[in-house]
Amino acid sequence: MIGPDIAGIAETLGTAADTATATAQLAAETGLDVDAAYAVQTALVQRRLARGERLVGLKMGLTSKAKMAQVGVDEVIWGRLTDVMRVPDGGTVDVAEFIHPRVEPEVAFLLDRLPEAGEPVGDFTDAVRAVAPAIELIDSRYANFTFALPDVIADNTSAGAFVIGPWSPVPDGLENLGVLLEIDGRVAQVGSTAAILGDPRRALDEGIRLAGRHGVRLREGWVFLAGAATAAVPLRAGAHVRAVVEKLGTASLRSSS
Ligand code: OOG
Ligand code: MG
Repeated sequence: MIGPDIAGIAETLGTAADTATATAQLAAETGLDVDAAYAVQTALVQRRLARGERLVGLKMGLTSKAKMAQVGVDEVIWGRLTDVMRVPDGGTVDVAEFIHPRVEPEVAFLLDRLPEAGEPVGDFTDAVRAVAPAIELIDSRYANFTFALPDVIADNTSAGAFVIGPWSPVPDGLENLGVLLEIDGRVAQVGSTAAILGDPRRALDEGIRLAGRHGVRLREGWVFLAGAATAAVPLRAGAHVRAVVEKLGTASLRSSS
């Protein structure tokens, strides 16, 4: 049997992102399963690397119930981050470059030495050099931000852009820090880091395990986004967004156009 057209699907999703034009869901129609979907993601990110982008990290998706409920998919997923997706803290994104961008508050890790494939993380402070509040801008390439599990995996887990706030040394506990997402000074979402798999440190174990299944090893110096603590909020032009994480501080961005 001929399998799904991995390169063709990656091209469709890449063009949708490049032109900020939504595309139809394709997993059901093309018979894409989870493994084939990660192969599409690899090809999609390879397309970025071929034009000079650099891989700078990994992101987790759907590590909180709030996110799973919002998109109707209940599996933890992972995607890749490139240097071009990174926006400086306090920087500006142009909403016209995206289809239907949403923002969500996250916790980021700066990775240090990581265990060999298959080994548990052991001491978190050996594996992680610093932590920071972060904002992820997600932008599904599918019409109406609607997708099934293989669709969203193929689409690099809706990765669009991200902002990392100031790095701090790893605090004693990370499992129950208050999280706020503010838009134009108004609270849009409230949550806790406990929403992220009970403890965002667990997201790192999951990332190592799940990416390892597809031969991807996390690297020293990479950024790791543990997944949103709350549902995501639509990003409109001319907005000022802040994610505040207790003990860690604030990450912010503005939107133009
Ligand atoms: C999928 C990406 C989910 C997160 O933090 O849970 C994600 C989506 O919601 O489109 O990045
Ligand atoms: Mg996210």
